[in-house]
Amino acid sequence: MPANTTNVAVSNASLAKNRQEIATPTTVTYVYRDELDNYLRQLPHPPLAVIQFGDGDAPTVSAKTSLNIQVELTQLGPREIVEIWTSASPVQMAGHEDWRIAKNDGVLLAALELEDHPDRSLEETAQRHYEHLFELIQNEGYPHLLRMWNYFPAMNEEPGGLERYKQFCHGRHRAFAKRDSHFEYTLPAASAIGTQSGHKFVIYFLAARQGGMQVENPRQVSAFCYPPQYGPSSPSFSRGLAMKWQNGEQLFLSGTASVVGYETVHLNDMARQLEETLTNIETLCSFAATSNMSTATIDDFTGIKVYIRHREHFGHISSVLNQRFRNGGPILYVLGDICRADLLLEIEGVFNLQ
Ligand code: 3EB
Repeated sequence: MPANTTNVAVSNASLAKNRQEIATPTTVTYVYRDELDNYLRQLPHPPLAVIQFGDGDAPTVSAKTSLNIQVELTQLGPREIVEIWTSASPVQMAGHEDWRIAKNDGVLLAALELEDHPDRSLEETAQRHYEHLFELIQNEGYPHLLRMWNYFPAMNEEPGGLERYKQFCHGRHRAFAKRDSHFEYTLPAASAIGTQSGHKFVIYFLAARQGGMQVENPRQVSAFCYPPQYGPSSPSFSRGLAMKWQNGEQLFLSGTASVVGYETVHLNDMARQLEETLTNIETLCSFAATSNMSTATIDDFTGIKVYIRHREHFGHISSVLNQRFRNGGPILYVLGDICRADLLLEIEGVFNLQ
């Protein structure tokens, strides 16, 4: 690990004891597109959201009962997969500014899909929409962010001299800092990925009535402590977010890559970046277990999503991961730009124990 850096590993024992009073309100499932209708028919309630990746037709779930979200990331697997956030109780729809909202007893899922304006600074766009989403979760009574996804084009381009990902981080950071001066200790898990085609700026997120526990990774400098070479404002996300519910628990794993300390390791070596990423995930799980925040192990993840920068790496990555995650259901592989130009892949997932 590079010297002179501070790693903030957050463990809040009092929060760990505070078990939630409601049963797990939502879980993620990856369903093959050709099985979607059958899957939806057997659900007790319409899902909070159905998310489609790629540029095909959006799935047809009624917009009156659920959110339809479309993300312009090309799928790499042989069979198209759809991401579903199920609901344990009836779903209600709402809206706020550009956000569309689906909520149940315990959680709120909201989405924003806008035209990206490459000529406009992402800093301002990110700040404005994050400020609106903070208003939204406060007004709706789900003030605790659990998990966020951010997708936009030209991630690693540098119009005006600053990389678009860094512009995004700058605006997001401003919005978080305005909301709470200690926001570094209540950060959600997140992913921020560049689409390689298309022109949409998409954010969706999960928030809850009650808060979870931020999990950091002892092998990695917390992203919110990255030094300024990675951008004028550090990235605002936690490595993972653990929730305890009445009869279960969840761990939302952030996009995880080949970063040790704060540096990218194994430049131009996809196979070793993949191994390092798996080690990071295993370490996060062990740390969460030791600090009593989660019982997740790497073998228990579902909703595993893998972002791959170069299509030609799909064969190797999928053969390793299909073996490694045998219990987790279908894995969603998409083409995407990782937020550092030297990162070749990133993996996220959800641990769900009921
Ligand atoms: C990293 O470890 C990889 O900016 O929201 C992973 C997950 C990464 C989320 C974000 C960035 C984000 O720094 C990059």
